[in-house]
Amino acid sequence: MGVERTLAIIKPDAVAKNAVGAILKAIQDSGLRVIGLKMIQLTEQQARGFYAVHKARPFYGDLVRFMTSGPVVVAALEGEGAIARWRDLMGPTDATKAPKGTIRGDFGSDVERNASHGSDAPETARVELAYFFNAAEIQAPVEALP
Ligand code: 3AN
Repeated sequence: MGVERTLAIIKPDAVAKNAVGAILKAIQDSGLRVIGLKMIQLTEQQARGFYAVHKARPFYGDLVRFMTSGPVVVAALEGEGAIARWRDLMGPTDATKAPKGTIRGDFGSDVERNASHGSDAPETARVELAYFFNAAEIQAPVEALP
């Protein structure tokens, strides 16, 4: 599997709950590294583009409204098997089914207001990271520097 990069989004519900620090701490305590980080307010166009794969789904409009309802924090994560590890740490999409101790179990409310997003595969991770970060905004880990 090797070292991977993945995109994490702390969604507007978790930002509004003042849970940004707790979620970043959980990420770092799990051993994943934060190599890029910013708080942004998504435009409607950005949210529509990000969730374009879901545009035919009945929840698409609500999802875009929710994701633009307040600021989000986008983070680039790196680590061995980072994609699966971040998804395991988040728990299932439906926060009502997510165990305590997972991000969605602790900070989410339901299938839409589920506190966080994570890329689901290497190719989506590449596309999603590039959606929010340019190369200069992603830091090399200190031990990788010359
Ligand atoms: P995940 O983010 O866990 O990969 P996806 O890709 O199935 O889940 O869904 C993308 C986002 O769409 C979810 N994070 C969730 O906020 C929203 N979503 C998925 N299914 C529903 C649903 N049935 N009703 C409302 N929102 C949904």
